[in-house]
Amino acid sequence: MARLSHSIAILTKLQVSCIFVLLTTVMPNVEARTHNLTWKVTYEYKYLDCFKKLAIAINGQTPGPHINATRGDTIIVTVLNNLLMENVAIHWHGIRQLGNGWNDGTDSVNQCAAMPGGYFTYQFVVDQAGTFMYHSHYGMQKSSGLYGLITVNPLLGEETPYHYEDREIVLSDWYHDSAYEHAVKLSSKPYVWIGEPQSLLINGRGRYQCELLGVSNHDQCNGSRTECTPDVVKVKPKQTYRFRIASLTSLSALSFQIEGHKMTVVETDGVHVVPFVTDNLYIYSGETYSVLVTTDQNHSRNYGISINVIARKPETPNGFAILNYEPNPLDAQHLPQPPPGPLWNDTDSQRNQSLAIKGLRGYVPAPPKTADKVLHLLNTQNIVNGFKVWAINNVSHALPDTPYLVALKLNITDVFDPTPAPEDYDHSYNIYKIPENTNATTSTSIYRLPFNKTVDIILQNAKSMGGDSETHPWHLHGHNFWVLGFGKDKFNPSTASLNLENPIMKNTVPLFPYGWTALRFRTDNPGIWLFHCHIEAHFYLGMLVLFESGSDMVTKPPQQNMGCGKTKNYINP
Ligand SMILES: *[C@@H]1O[C@H](CO)[C@@H](O)[C@H](O)[C@H]1NC(C)=O
Ligand SMILES: *[C@@H]1O[C@H](CO)[C@@H](O)[C@H](O)[C@H]1NC(C)=O
Ligand SMILES: *[C@@H]1O[C@H](CO)[C@@H](O)[C@H](O)[C@H]1NC(C)=O
Ligand SMILES: *[C@@H]1O[C@H](CO)[C@@H](O)[C@H](O)[C@H]1NC(C)=O
Ligand SMILES: *[C@@H]1O[C@H](CO)[C@@H](O)[C@H](O)[C@H]1NC(C)=O
Ligand SMILES: *[C@@H]1O[C@H](CO)[C@@H](O)[C@H](O)[C@H]1NC(C)=O
Ligand SMILES: *[C@@H]1O[C@H](CO)[C@@H](O)[C@H](O)[C@H]1NC(C)=O
Ligand SMILES: *[C@@H]1O[C@H](CO)[C@@H](O)[C@H](O)[C@H]1NC(C)=O
Ligand SMILES: *[C@@H]1O[C@H](CO)[C@@H](O)[C@H](O)[C@H]1NC(C)=O
Ligand SMILES: *[C@@H]1O[C@H](CO)[C@@H](O)[C@H](O)[C@H]1NC(C)=O
Ligand SMILES: [Cu+2]
Repeated sequence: MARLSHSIAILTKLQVSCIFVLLTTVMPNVEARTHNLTWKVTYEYKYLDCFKKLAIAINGQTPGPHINATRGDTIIVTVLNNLLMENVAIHWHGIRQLGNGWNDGTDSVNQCAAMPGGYFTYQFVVDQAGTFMYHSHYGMQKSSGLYGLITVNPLLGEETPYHYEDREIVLSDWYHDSAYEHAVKLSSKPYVWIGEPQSLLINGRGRYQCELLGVSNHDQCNGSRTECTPDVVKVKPKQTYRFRIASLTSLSALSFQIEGHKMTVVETDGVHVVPFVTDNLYIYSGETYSVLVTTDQNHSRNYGISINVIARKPETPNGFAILNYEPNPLDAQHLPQPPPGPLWNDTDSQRNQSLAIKGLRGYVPAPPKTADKVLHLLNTQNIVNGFKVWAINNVSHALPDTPYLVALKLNITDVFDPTPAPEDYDHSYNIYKIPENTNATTSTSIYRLPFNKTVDIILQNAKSMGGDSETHPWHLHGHNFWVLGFGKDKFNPSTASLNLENPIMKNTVPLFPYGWTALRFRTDNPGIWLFHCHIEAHFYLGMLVLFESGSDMVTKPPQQNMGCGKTKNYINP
């Protein structure tokens, strides 16, 4: 029965190519399990919000299956692409993939996506307990419903501050037009914005008012279908539950609340938080949280759970689910009241909650006191050759047809621009002005960072061409970073308040309007890793950068990661 709880401490110190050897040879008694999964990916008609739409399903399900594993387990997923006309790659969001970058699941970065009729077998160890997610990382495919939740439980007997029964909550938004239409609109001249989603979903269930379309086509929109009734979260009175919540929205930032119940935030992105109590949880695309909920209210009734759009002027109705105190019946005539949620534009309240999230001492390592390198990244919207794009220090990043990591390992030239991406911008830039910097360009350039060093990233927000400043959830692959601070206006190193005592570690963090966010991380994972805005449309329009570090230590490309672009000539017959 002895599962070794210190295995990860050992793992992180080693070259990760040894992970599998280590688990099997050094610790023969570890009862780490292998989860060997086969996922068939298909398009299917779904009525997630009563409106009939082609969604991407895994083994028939949208959202896809919940992966429920234990720390140290190995996950093997063979993804069969049955989409007929479209590639697939799946990213394991929040799983650091130490030394295992070939399995990060990012098209154009670490792999060639699996082609129709083909397959890709991902293999990785879940080395951190917590709440994570997976989703497509091919084009704008995530917004078609290819996503799900990953729970990594602590080892049996492992010291951990909380042991409660779980409830899983997957949050997403839902458009009635396709990802193809979005891509075409966004890359048009003149630019066409995709608009706000039609519905918000809780565990894949929403409710669109079919009446808005007229009643002519019951098949296209059918309010009587059971698929689009609210999700029911069953609980027993006088218990405490751990709600594991993940946001997989393509656009919307959300506030989550439960009628009549307070929540205690205890985890985010797999890291323990100094617990704090709140009425509502702000959650940005790409983030996960665990909140503790005690069912201490009047047990003779049920309660409403709701999500509402924040940070953008809402045009999408709130999402709704039911907290069912068993054994109360579910009476469709007397559904509980969904809480309305906070004002969408209360940025102070949103920033305050982000500032309240601190790392729990004893579980979250303290950050290095100083950084070896600082990158200042200015977020602006620009016009390049007549196309509206997002740019970082005047560079809008485009992804090449040949994956970066394969190009780096095989010395294939002419795949990406070797000019280093800009590490800073002109600090006299007025962030309150509509951007007009005509010098913005599109490039495939990357940041080359020294290995095993400490790097700070200062994200700086500014006004967009639309005249406002948007909230951007930035997600880093392959690492957790310390969140040193959030501030208003321009970052000023001499006055900025940074938390070096007990910052949280995360993989996704918001950048607030007209503000800055300061992050610190160690370049301890060899390879090349995306750092990008998790809003699907922003990513598509170039709001991404790439961090290369120690890629010389990466093993040679597996054959299954190749097959596209210039890798063709290197495939063994
Ligand atoms: C996983 O399952 C597949 C299909 O059932 C099988 O071919 C493969 O050998 C299994 N792999 C492992 C490591 O068990
Ligand atoms: C996930 O696994 C844990 C530990 O094995 C178990 O206690 C829990 O009930 C499982 N959760 C679900 C939703 O299956
Ligand atoms: C609408 O859905 C209900 C419930 O599934 C079904 O009985 C009915 O036939 C559907 N109507 C149409 C026009 O498809
Ligand atoms: C509890 O809820 C039931 C059903 O709504 C109601 O009849 C009862 O008065 C409530 N009890 C208290 C103490 O509020
Ligand atoms: C927030 O938005 C509402 C309209 O949705 C507006 O009336 C209000 O003035 C705004 N508040 C702030 C602080 O911008
Ligand atoms: C945010 O926090 C500051 C400082 O603690 C406080 O003065 C302010 O009232 C808070 N604002 C909101 C909207 O919570
Ligand atoms: C790539 O170039 C490096 C440095 O020039 C060299 O050490 C390495 O052997 C080359 N690799 C291949 C696969 O050609
Ligand atoms: C971006 O362009 C603006 C205006 O053309 C200029 O002020 C700024 O220095 C440029 N930034 C970079 C990083 O080149
Ligand atoms: C734009 O780039 C050109 C050529 O590099 C340079 O001469 C010019 O000063 C730049 N303009 C601004 C506003 O940065
Ligand atoms: C990485 O840096 C740390 C701290 O500077 C050092 O202790 C460690 O030996 C380094 N590891 C490698 C693999 O270079
Ligand atoms: Cu963004």
